[in-house]
This record gives sequence, structure tokens and C-alpha cells, in this order.
Amino acid sequence: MASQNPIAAASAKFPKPADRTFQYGTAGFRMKAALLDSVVYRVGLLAALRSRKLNGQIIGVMITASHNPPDDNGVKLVDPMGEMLEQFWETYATILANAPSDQALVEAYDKLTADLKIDTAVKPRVVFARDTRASGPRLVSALVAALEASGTEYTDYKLLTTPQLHYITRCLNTKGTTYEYGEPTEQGYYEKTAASFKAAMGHKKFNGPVTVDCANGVGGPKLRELIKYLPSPSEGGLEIKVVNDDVVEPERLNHQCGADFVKTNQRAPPSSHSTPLARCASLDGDADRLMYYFVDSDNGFHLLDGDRIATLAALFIGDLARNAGLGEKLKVGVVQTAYANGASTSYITQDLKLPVVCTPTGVKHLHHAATKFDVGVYFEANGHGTVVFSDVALKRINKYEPQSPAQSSSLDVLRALTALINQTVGDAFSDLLLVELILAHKSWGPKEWDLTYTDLPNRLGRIEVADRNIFKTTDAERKLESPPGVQAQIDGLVGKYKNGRSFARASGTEDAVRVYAEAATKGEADDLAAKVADVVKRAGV
Ligand code: G16
Repeated sequence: MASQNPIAAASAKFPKPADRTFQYGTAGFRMKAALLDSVVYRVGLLAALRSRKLNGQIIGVMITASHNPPDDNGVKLVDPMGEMLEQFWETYATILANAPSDQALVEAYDKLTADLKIDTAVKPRVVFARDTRASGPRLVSALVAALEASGTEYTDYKLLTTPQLHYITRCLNTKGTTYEYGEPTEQGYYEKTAASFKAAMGHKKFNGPVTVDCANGVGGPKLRELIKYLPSPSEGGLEIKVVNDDVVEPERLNHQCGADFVKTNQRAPPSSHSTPLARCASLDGDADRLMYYFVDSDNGFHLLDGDRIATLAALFIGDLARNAGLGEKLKVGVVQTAYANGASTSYITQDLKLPVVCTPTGVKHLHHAATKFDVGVYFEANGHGTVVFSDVALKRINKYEPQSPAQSSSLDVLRALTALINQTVGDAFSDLLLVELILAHKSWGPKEWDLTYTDLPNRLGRIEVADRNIFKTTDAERKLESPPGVQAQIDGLVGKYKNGRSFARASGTEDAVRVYAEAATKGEADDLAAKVADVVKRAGV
């Protein structure tokens, strides 16, 4: 009898809304929190299956909607090495999420178990955490119900940033192996980050403080915690001023602040009162994105986005590798998406002389492409990214015998960076410390960083349409293949603007279509974006 099956019995408490078809988006399922209970329950079942399939390796589940508004929530799955869920399993997640009844869910679960030849004798293991959203604890109950119904061993890490959960997942799965990643605790994360930051810092001086807007999300309390482990300003350490760290009023999350606000509006949060040339940064709601900005002496706003972080990191790591005597032995490459500013791509290929790969949106795609290089620097323009070092690169870096004191000091910094950078996924904290270190090593302020190249003026828009799913893309999302005829209209518009480029794609985290446009002047970029938005609106009705 289905009612006696523990999975069906628990599922009955989290019924699927009948009128909904759930889609696995750019980073898992994401929508209004009120609709998510059945999805989270079923994702818990999938995590159990995934762990069993991988012989009991630990799978992570993060309950967060990142940059989305406070009444949204979402769920992301973390694979054993801290990467996003293997893409093929997204299909299985979708099958479970859309099973129309408790009985159909059990059938789908059993069918996946059989089709994937999953050994039911294996004990599944899952770890999970959540951000500060009010709906988090309720959704955790749905997750726990699934873990218990499927006989899964689990640990609740409570409130964490998304990258902290990725870190812990990898630490747990590598413990006791030659690839041990660190202590699988929140404290272990802070200790590893702080120790490597200190090692990479050497005797370099920081030129004033950095102010960090924490989007009123989980990054606020966690950054305050990290600061306790870092060298204090009186010891020559970095002064980090934490702002927008109110997690008591959940409705303030991502409201008029945070990385997405800054990137989309191309202005500082209204709460910011920064002085000229002061370094400012914004995190998103789960602290996996980072955006820098400053105002110049004429009060002009300058954004230093993910493209800037990528170019700065690629420049510095490339120089370090060469200065350490490893230049020929480490192939550095950069991965971007269609949102990357055209000027950043030219700078990487023409000035840094490094290869660039373009992938569709979503760190899962970028991360995968980055692992093809010895050192893969990947960042989305929205500030989401990291640097990954291949096993071969790590061996070379760790085994190399420096031939001079100069080589030795560059090698020390490079080694420290491999530990500082959270290689599992983009991590706003380790990215922030990386940027600060690079600027200190180069004796650069934000202005010098900004001067490395000149961004093409650009505009990012968000258009709500009746059904975003009709917008299908090709060529790493740079072209629309449907609705028919829309791409030809966009091409026609782009051709009228000097240095024009534009594309439209359906968001995988919000119910909207995003439009990006760049051109030779700000007015033209805005105009092109508005015209392409009109085309999208007309096509989407
Ligand atoms: C997620 C993904 C990112 C992606 C972003 C926006 O970020 O992890 O890779 O760039 O969504 O995606 P879309 O344009 O499809 O809405 P986050 O920080 O929101 O989890």
C-alpha cells in the first residue's frame, strides 16, 4: 500500500501544487517560497539518491534564493567536490519535482533507483544549510522529512553562506585523502581563509579600509565572524567596514543594496556615503557574488564588476607564475559569458594574451570550462566566480624549487592564493580578500584598477513577459533561435550602433527575460537596450 511507504506518507504533508510545472533553473529551483515545500521535499529525496549512487559520498543542499527578493526562496544541490550538481541529474530533479501525486513520486523515485542501478544498501549522507530568509526554517522541515523518509544520515549546518556549505561538503568528502581540502567546519573555513590571507599578505600595506555592503543577508554575520580571524588593522591587517548587515528584518534582504542592485542599476546603494576613491564592495544575499565600485573626485560612479575581478586575477596570477619561474608550465585561461563587457574580452586576449572561452550563464557551465586550463579564472559579469587550479597545476606549484629569492617570494604568494581562493565555487569572501591582496601587492587603488581598460558603455534590463520559456537561445546564449524572427530584428537594431552588441535570454532564476546591450556611448547603449526590450516585449505577449 502506497500510504505505508514512508516516502509517500511524508510526501502527503508537502503536496505538490496541482497547477505548477517546476523547472530546474540556472542554479536549482527558485520561486516564491510559498510554492517550494514540495520541491524541497523532493530535492531531499534526490540528494539521497545522488549520495547512494556515489557510494555514500556526502551531498550538500543549500536553501537560498541568493539575489532574489525576500519572499522568494530556492534550493541548490552541491556535489561531493563542492561543485554544482552534475547537469544530467537536473533532469531527475525535474522528474521528481513534477510527479503529480505522492504515489507517482514513489514510482518515480523507485524507477530512478532501478534505472540508475542505485545500491539501496548504501547509507546516503547529506549536509545542509540555509540563508537568513524567514521561510528557511519551514523549508528545512520539508528537507528533513525527505531525509528521514529515505533513511539518510544528515547534518544541519544551520546558517551559512552558500560557498561555506560548498567548502564543508568538499572537506567532508576529501577528509583523510591526499586531496584533503580543510577542516569540515565553519571555524575551519575561517581559519584556512585567514591563514592563507596572512601568508599571501606578507608585509604589504593596505591603502585604507574597504566597506562591504552585505545585502542584509547571511554574509553580514559571517563576514563579521571571519574578521575575528584576520589580522587586525593595528597589526597591519585590512580594515573591513561591514554595512547593510541587518538580518533581523528579513524584508531588508537585497532591498536597495547588494551586488545585483549595484550591477543592474550601475549605482551605489542609497545607504552608501563613500568618499572619493574609497573602495566599496557589495555581496549578494548568500555571499557568492562580489561587486566593487568607487566614486571619483567628481562624484562619478565607477563599477568594478566580475569582468574586472577576472582580469585583475588573471593579470596577477599570470605575473606571479612567470615571476616564480612557472610561466611556461601553467596555462592560464579565462572563462566568461555573453554578459562580459566586450572591452574586457579584448583586454584579456590582446593585452594579457590569454585565451578566453564563452559559456552559457550559470557557474556550473563556467566552472566546468575553467577546469580545462591549468589555472582557470572564471567570473560572470554579475560578480560570481573564482579561480580553479588543476591537480597538475597544484603539484607543479607545490613541488617547484625556486631558483632565486625573487622566484621564492612569488611562489610563496602563489601557494598561499591556492589555499585562499575557494575553488569549489564563487565565494564573495575569498574573492574580496583576493582583490584586496592584489591591490596591496600592486600598490593600486580602485582608480588604477579601473584604468586597465575602458568598459564599453552597457545596459542590463529585465523584462517581464507572459511566458519567458518561448525565448530559446543558441551560441552560448548570444543568439535567439525562437521565437522565430526575433533575432533578425535584434541584428537589424545592433547594426545601427557603433560597437553595438545585444542579446536577450530568459533568466533561470527570475520570471523575466534579461536584455544586455553595449555600444560606443552610454546614450547609444541605453537606446539599443530599450529598442531590444521593445522587440522582446512584443514577442513575449
Ligand atoms: C545564479 C547562478 C549564476 C547566474 C545567476 C543569474 O546566481 O549561480 O551563475 O549568473 O543565477 O542567472 P539568471 O540570469 O539565469 O537569472 P545566484 O547568485 O542568484 O545564485
